[in-house]
Amino acid sequence: MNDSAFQCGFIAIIGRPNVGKSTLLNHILGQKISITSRKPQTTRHQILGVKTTDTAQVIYVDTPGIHNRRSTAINRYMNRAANSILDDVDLVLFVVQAMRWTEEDEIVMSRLQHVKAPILLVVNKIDKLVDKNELLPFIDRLTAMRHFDSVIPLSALHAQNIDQLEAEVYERLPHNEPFFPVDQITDRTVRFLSAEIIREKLVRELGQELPYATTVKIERFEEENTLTRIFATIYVETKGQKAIIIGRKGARLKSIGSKARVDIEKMLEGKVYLQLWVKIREGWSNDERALASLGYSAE
Ligand SMILES: Nc1nc2c(ncn2[C@@H]2O[C@H](COP(=O)(O)OP(=O)(O)OP(=O)(O)O)[C@@H](O)[C@H]2O)c(=O)[nH]1
Ligand SMILES: [Mg+2]
Repeated sequence: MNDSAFQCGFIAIIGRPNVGKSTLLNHILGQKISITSRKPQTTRHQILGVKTTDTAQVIYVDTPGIHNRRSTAINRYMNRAANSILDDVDLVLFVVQAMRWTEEDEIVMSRLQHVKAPILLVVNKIDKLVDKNELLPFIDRLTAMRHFDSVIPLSALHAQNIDQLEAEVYERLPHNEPFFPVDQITDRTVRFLSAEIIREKLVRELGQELPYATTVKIERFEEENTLTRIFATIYVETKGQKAIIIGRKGARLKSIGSKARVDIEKMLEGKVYLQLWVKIREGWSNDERALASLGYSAE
């Protein structure tokens, strides 16, 4: 903290899988930088979303949902990515889903026990409420468990009450000079974001069929005037998984590729040529060395 008139701080967005953390970040930024889907455990890496105004810069940290699934290397990596930032931020947004408190929410709550930063409870998905009167007792139940600096019910998807949340964030932002250039909105490269967009299309296209152990690696990323050529490999663990992704006569892979290309073109504001391969790499999700080579380095 210093005597700067400008405000700048780090805000963690934390919660169990699927509560809407990444959706919230994208709507705050007004731009999609973090992928989202109906499937839990969509986000795998910490990702920064930077919002700069004339007087403040808010650096939001989207995190993988904290969960209690099988302890494979990838799952440990994801929980580590979510837990490790809690000590380093100025404010925590604890996101839950309205009317839905689970064992995994309890786990997240217990992780917050020793956090020194103020914690705002964000009750998301209020658009799904059938009876609005249910909300108050739900909130009372949570606030009886611990102290929250504020409680903000909202709908990330329908952009309801997000300005209220942002106002509460600005109120608690420390005085600091900006950390990032004013036109920067994330710490991730377009190469990384492109791989994430491809993974999003995979997750969305395959739903429950998607083998959880799927990852995307950009092999080549060549920018040439207005055309960007991207060559990417989708890694799976078995032959069967490979067949599922490719689909009949390659139809599925083609559909994934063309949806991803449209979104990448939007992001890069230019034409994209996208070539996808599917390869088998046995046991990558439980192998620390393979994880590192696929971009899951210790953070
Ligand atoms: N109805 C409704 N759905 C929402 C809302 N916010 C998010 N969702 C949906 O909830 C699902 C999960 O959203 P994500 O943003 O991917 O959730 P997440 O918390 O980032 O999930 P992980 O990355 O897996 O931890 C998606 O299908 C979203 O469209 C909301 O306010 N209302
Ligand atoms: Mg997410």
